[in-house]
Amino acid sequence: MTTKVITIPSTPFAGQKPGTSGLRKKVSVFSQPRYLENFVQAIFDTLSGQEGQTLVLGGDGRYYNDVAIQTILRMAAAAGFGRVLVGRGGILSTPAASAVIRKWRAFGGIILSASHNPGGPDGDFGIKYNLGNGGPANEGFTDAVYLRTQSIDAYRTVETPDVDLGRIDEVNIGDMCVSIIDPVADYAELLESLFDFDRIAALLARPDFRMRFDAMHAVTGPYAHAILEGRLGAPAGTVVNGTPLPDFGDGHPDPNPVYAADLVAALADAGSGLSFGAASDGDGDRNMIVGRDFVVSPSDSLAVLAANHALIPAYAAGLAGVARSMPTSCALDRVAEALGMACYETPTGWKYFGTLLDAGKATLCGEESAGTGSNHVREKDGLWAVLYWLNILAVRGELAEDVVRDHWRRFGRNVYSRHDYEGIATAAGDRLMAELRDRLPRLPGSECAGLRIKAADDFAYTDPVDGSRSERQGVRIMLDDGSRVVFRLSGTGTEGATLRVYLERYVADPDRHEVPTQEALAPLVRLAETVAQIASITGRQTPDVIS
Ligand code: G16
Repeated sequence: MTTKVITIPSTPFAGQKPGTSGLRKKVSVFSQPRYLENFVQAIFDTLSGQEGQTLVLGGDGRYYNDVAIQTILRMAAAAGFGRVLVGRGGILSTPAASAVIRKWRAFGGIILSASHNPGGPDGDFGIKYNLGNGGPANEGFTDAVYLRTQSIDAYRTVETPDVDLGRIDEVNIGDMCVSIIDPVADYAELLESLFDFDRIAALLARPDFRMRFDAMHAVTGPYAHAILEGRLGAPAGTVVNGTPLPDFGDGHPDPNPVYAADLVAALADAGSGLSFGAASDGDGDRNMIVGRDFVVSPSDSLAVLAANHALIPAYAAGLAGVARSMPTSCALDRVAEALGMACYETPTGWKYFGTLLDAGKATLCGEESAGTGSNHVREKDGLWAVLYWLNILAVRGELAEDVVRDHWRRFGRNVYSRHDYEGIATAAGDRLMAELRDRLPRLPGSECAGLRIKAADDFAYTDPVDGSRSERQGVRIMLDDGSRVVFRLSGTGTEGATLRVYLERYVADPDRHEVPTQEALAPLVRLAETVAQIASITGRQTPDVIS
């Protein structure tokens, strides 16, 4: 059965340039007539060879997900795809979408999410394209899509009623088959193949071990229910806020100590009886690990996972190498050096890990922004990280805080924090970075806020696999003792600019490992303020979020 393709004239919208992870804008921007359609058509026009192929489609269930999915289904039929695998209810977490693309050898996938950004009619929406390896498209592709959006004059669709996505089914739109799949099954099966589920189940059954997983009313709820409480037998109630809501219950689904404060407080309360806490974000690719009165920094988490790989069935044979984004702390580098593994430093953005994973140069990757993952998919993976931690705790018979403290004793502690100045004026953010870049040549050898600067640069990266070059990826200021301050503007916000200041100091002496993080980093905060003139340029005296 064929359905007539109709061509609807359109005109370009300004600003459809994908950021760190796809195009993210306010719902009010995305819901303008032709806005989503233009961008999807630009993706389809940039592809070649999709006729008859399989596309994976799903999102984090946020507001506008349901409308966008139907629009994209019609456009996929018009673009000649042979099949679309869509998660029931339009749901697929980002790592699950990656797993489905890989398992079914799809041509690619479209993921609808603005990740950790708030949702709802006044919140954010987002869209990105993932390639057949399951990973986010590289900069070459996203630049081509952007270029196409600037000259687009029409989009193609078909006239057909909405597809009922409420149950597992197969229906046709013209010649294209829409397979509505269980959003959890393929992903859960993959995770079960990586970890020792029997040992984790035994840990979760212990009366002296109680866990809480906070799904933040976001996409991970169904996955966590099925895996933690279903396959692993954790008591009902282990997963809290487990029903995905289009506005995330009016919350901010970003698993950090500010937005997941309830979880942190519960673990700090000895009366709660909790021994381990974890949370994930809007689309399920970020994670937070919490011990008793102890939040594990994402950079430490990555280093601990790497150092304990021998305890995990999937990684016991060894890691090909590890990788971290530039602003992520160098704790990982210390593990890599001690274990004799290659360690790569990439720009911020999961897309940069793809070539390393595909080429077998890295097995584990991670970022300070609460993302860790491995070569099992090509996205960071929140629940994967939680299961990895549980597997470590099950084998070591220790709690998370003890594992981290032991790690510090062995490798030293990279004290680390990120200070975010959110929603500052775009012009102020641009000016601050421009003035910093101007100052760069004069910084090495100079003294600032009482600290001697050894080196300073604007991070640039040449991909060791495909040779592609990425410049202006963040200003780094390095001190003699290995301390660093890094400045960059976020590429995922939708309002004004967000300045991120990353602070890191290495403390080898075990007697000083318990020093409060912000206290240890105070001299670097003063350096950051002096060198970048944050208060006078942005008008902000303090950061909005400290993580
Ligand atoms: C995305 C990217 C990550 C990046 C993060 C923060 O995560 O996939 O690689 O670290 O954004 O980026 P920025 O500092 O530019 O805001 P997510 O979870 O938002 O998809």
